[in-house]
Amino acid sequence: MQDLSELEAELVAAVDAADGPEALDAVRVAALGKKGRLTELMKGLGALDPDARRETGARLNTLRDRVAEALAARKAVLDAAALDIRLEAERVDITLSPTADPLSQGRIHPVAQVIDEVTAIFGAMGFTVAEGPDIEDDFHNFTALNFPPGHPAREMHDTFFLRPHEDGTRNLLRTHTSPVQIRTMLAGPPPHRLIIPGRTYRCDSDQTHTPMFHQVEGLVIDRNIHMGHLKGCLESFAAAFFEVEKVEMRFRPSFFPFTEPSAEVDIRCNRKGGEIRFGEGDDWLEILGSGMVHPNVLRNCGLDPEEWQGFAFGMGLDRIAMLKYGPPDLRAFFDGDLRWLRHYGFGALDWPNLATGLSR
Ligand code: 2NM
Repeated sequence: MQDLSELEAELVAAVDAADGPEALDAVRVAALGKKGRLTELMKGLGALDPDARRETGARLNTLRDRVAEALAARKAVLDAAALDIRLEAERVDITLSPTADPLSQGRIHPVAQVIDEVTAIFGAMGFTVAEGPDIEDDFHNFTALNFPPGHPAREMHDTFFLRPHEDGTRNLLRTHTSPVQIRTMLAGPPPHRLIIPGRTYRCDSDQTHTPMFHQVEGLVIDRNIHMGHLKGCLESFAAAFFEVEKVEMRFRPSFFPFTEPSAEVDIRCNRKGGEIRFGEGDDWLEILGSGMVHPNVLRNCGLDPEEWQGFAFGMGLDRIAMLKYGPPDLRAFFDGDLRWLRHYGFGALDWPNLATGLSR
């Protein structure tokens, strides 16, 4: 039989020479595996006489334990080295500032930005935000708003109608957000102070009209409300929105079925030099429609016009986004062109607020 101390030196040397987990495993199998050299020697014990068997068996057991020990020690060394390599490769510099992440690359659409700005301004005046369905019925979109059946005022809105029901009635895509005001007044008692930003639809498409567009409307219902409240509220809004000290406003008499009196509102501006400046100049720019809520509308919502009055206003968000931020073609708003969005969009983390400035 081979000298066992020689064999031990040979096996331990092989273990220490193994330079990776696979090499180490090969050494283990060659020594202790089913056909390993130590295993074969153990199998040979049966052929020895009892005394020799006892003595050689004990020496082989010791040898097997030493080889196992050497394997475990070598495995610990190799594992530690592999961990070091991995830690080095996966190193993260936590002192770097977070930059090129998706949140800083994404852009907020100018219409969404303007909705956030309008919400911040009216929010500071105590308005809440309400929402309602895009698909409406005739009652909420027209009848309750004092558009009598068959009245030509219904033709003012080129309405998208849905397929008629069995009973002949048909739903429609809301032509303004006013049905949400009706739903709010029907749902609970005054006072009300809310704005409703949202999508609206009219069958109209050219350079300045898209079939889907965005509006924000506002409604205040309380006791003793008059046009002075309307004027003060809208003046505060316009100065805050256009980020100037003061804007001069002009109220032109107008007509809406749901308000009486009604007024279209212009703000003073200067168009010299190819750009518009607000709060100065000799030009006027229409920005919204408004008026005192018609007594019929109040009655349609179960309110007594002798007790409750209110004012309302409506504004095209796409239009004021164009005015404030300058994209010249309305249709590009809805093209989904990423280059356009990168140019005209806003940072996702620059939430508009009155403290740091709306558009910064
Ligand atoms: C406008 C202009 C003027 C308006 C009126 C109402 C309601 F529900 F109270 F009658 N909601 N919105 C209104 C008034 C809307 O948009 C140009």
